[in-house]
Amino acid sequence: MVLSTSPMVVVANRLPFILAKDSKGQLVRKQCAGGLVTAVAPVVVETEGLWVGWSGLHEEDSTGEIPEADPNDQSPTAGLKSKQVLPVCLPKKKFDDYYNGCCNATFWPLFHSMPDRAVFQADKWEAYRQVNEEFAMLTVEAVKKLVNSNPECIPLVWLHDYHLMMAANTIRERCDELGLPIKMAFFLHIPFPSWDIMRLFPWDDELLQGILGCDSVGFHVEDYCLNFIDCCQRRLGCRVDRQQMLVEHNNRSVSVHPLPISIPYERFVNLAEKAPQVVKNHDQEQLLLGVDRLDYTKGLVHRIKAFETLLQKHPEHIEHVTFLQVAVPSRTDVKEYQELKEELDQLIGRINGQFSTPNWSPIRYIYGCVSQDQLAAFYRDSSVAVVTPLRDGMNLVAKEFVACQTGEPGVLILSPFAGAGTTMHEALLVNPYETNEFAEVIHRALTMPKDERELRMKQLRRRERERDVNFWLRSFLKTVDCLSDDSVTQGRLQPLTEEDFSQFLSSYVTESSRLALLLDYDGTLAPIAPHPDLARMPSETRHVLEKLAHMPDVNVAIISGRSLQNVKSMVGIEGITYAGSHGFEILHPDGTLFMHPIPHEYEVQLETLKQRLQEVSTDGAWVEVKQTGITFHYREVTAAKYSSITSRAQEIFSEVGIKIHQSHKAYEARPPVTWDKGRAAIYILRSLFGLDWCDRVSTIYAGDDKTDEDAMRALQGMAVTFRVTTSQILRTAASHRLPNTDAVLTMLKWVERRLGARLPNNSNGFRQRTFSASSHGNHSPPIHPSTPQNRSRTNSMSKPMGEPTKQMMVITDKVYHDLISRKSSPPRCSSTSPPHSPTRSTV
Ligand code: ADQ
Repeated sequence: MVLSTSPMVVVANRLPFILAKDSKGQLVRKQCAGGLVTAVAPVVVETEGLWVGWSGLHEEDSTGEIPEADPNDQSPTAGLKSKQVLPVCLPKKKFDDYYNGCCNATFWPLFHSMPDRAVFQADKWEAYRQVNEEFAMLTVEAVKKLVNSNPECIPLVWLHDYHLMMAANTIRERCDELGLPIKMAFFLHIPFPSWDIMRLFPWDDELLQGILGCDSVGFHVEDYCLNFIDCCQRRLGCRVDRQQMLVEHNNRSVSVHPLPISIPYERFVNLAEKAPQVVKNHDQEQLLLGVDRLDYTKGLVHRIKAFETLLQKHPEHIEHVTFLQVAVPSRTDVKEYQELKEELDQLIGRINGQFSTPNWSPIRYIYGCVSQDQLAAFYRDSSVAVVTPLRDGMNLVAKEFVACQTGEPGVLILSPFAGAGTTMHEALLVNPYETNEFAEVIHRALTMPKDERELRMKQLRRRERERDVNFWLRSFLKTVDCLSDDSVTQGRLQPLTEEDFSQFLSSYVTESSRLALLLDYDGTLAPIAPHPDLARMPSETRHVLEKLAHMPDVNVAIISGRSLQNVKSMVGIEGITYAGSHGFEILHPDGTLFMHPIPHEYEVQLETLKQRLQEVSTDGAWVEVKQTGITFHYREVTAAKYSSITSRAQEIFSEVGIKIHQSHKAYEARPPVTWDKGRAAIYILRSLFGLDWCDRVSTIYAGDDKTDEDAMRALQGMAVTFRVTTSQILRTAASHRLPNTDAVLTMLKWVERRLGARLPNNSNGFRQRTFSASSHGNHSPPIHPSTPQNRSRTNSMSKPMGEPTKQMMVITDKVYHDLISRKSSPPRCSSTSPPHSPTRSTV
C-alpha cells in the first residue's frame, strides 16, 4: 500500500461514480468507465482522502444524501464512503457551457492536435473560468474539513485533467487568506500539445498561468512536459530549465514531471484468472480485440478499414479471424459523436455484409459498457489487441490487455501517437493513418510465432507489473514530497543571473548594436514605496544607469507617470531622456522639450475637479496634482468611510465631466487625447533615430504597470520588452516577465557588460552618443527581435521626426524650470496630501 504523508483532496470533473435516481426516486451510485476512475479511485480509498467533483445531477434536480456503496459493489469505488465525497452542483446551462462548450468542444480536440475540430467561443471560456472557480471554492471547503480534523496536516490538493486548468490560483489565494497550508499538484490525462497548436487558443496565456498556480505539474510522458515548458517560455516569457524541468512563474519554481499513468496490475491478473470464458470460438479461430470509448481520437474508423484491407489482401483469415470491437458510448448528446457512431454502424454493416459466411461474421460490435469480469475475459482470450488511437494521452486498454494475458500469449498492436506507445516498446507499432501497412501489421501479429509472442509479452507484462498504478502514485507523491519512506528536495530554479539575459538578449543586443533603453521608474528601477517621495533607486542601479547613459551608442530614456520635473529630480542622471506624465512631457538631454498639447477645456475642468475634490480629501484620501492630470488617492481611507468617499469622488468626476482612469486604489484624470506611453516611446525613438529607427537601433523596454503595456504593445515585434510582475494571472504583451526591480538591475548589468566589452570609439565618430533628433547617422543595424538575422543596412538618412502637430522647442534647464513652475500646480506633497500616503498609482 502506498502511504502519503498528507491527506489528499482529489479534484476532478466527475465524482468516481455518478448519482442517478432509481424507480423509487432514491439516489443510487452508478459506475462510470474511464481511465481516471480506474487509476485514481483506489488511491483515494486507500489514503482516506476526499474527492471533489460533479455528481451527474444539476442544481435543478434537487439532490439528497449520497448513498453508501452497495455491499456487493466490486468496482474501484466500492470503498469510498459518502462522507469522502463533495459533489459540485451547478445549473444545467452553466455546466453545459463549461463541459460541452469549452472542455469537449475546445480543449479535447485542441489538446489532441485536431485544431480543425476545435471551437473557440469567449462565452464558453468564461463559463469554464466560472465553473473552475466553483470547483476551487468547494476544494477550499475540503481543505478546511481536513485541517479541522487534523490541524497539523498539510493537505495535498490534486487537480485532474483539462476540465480544471483554471482552479489552482483561486484555491491558492483563498487558502492563503484563511491561513490554510496546502500543497497543490495538477495532472493532465490527455496529451499536452506543441506550442504551434497551443497558441491557437485565444486565451492560452491565461490557461498556462492557471496551470502554473500549482507547485507540481504532471503529464504522462516527457514530450508533453517539454511542450508545456516550451509554451511557458514562448508565450509567457517565463524562465525555464529544461534539464531539471522547472518553470519560474510569479517568483515560484513550478516543477514539471513525466508520470506515466498505469493500472492496478494484480487486480486485472486476478480478474483474468477467475473470469469465465465469454467468447466461444472454434479452436482455429483467432480473436482480434478493440476496446475504446467511442471517440474520434481513438481511430476506430481507421482500424476497421485496416481490418477490411486485411480480409481483402489476406483472404486466408476469412472464417478464422473475428474482430470484436467494444465501444463505450461517450458524449452521446454531441452531434460529432452521433455522426461517428453512424459512420461506424454503416462501415461495420457494409463489411459484415460483404464478408460474412453462414457460420461467421468478420466483426462483432458491442456498443455499451461491459463488466470488468467480461472485459478481463475478452483481454485474456484475444490473440491480438488493436490499440490504435490517432492521439491519446496514455491509453490504459493497452496495459489492461497485457495484464490479462495470463494464458496463451497474444500480441499488442499499438499506435505511436498514444502515450503508451513511448514505453511499451515490445508492442508492434503502427501508424493508424496508413491502411495498407496497418493491415500488414495485423497479419504479422496474427501469424507471429509463439516464441516471439512469448518474449514480447513477457517483457510487456514485466514492465507493467513493476510500473503499476502504485508505482505511478509513488512517483507522483515523490514529486510533491509526500512519500512517507522517501524524501526529496524540491527543485528550484537558480536565482536569475546575468546569464539568463544572454538567453533573452544576446542575439538582439550585440557588441556592435546601437541601443535604446526605455525604462519605467516606479516598480521598475525603484521598488514601490508607501509614498512617491520614498521610492528611491538603489545606488547600484543608479551607478549602472549612469555608466550606460555615458556609453557611446546607448540612449537611455525614463518614461514615467510622474511629472517630468519630479521624475527628473528622482533619477537625477545627466545625459538621458526624461518623459513625464505618461509621456505627455518629454525632455531630451540636449534640451529639446516636447509637450503634448492639452485641450484648454480640459485644463479648466481639471481646475474645477481639483477644487471640488477637496470635499472628499478627508479620512486619508488625498489629491495629487500633476502637470497633465490629477490623481485622487483613497488607499488609506478607513473601511467605514470607504464607500461614501469613493462614490462621492466618482460623482464629482462625472459631474465635472472627466473620465475616471482606475489605478491602484486611486482615480486618475488624464487628458482626453490619444497619447500614452506607447505613442511616447515611438515618438522618442523617432525623434532620436529617425523614421527608420527600427532598422538602426535595438530597443529594450522595461515596465511594471498597466500603462507600460501600451508601450509593450506599440513596440511588439520591434523591441524586447520586460514586464515586472508578481501577478498570478496577467495578460501581457511583453516578451519576458521579471519578478522584481532586482531583476531589472541584473538586466541592466548584463547590457552594461555586453556593450562595455566593445572597442573604444573610432575616430570617424561611428559610435557617437545621440542626444537630439538631428544627430543620428548611419549605424550598425540591430537584430530584429523576431528575426535573429541582421537586417539589411539602411542607407537613407532619414530626417528626424518632429511632429508638426506637437509643441517642440529647444530650451535650457533653467528655462524649463521657469516654464514648469509658471504652469505647474502646487508641489506633490501639497497641503491636501498626508505625509505617508501611498502611491503606486503615480506610475
Ligand atoms: P480515456 O480516454 O477514457 O482516458 P483509456 O486510457 O483507454 O481512455 O481508458 C479507458 C478505460 O475505460 C479503461 O480502463 C477501460 O477498461 C475502460 N473501458 C473501455 N471500454 C469499456 C467498456 N466497453 N466497458 C467497460 N469499461 C470500458 C483518459 C485519456 C487516456 C488516459 C486515461 C488515464 O484519454 O489517454 O490513458 O485518461 O489517464
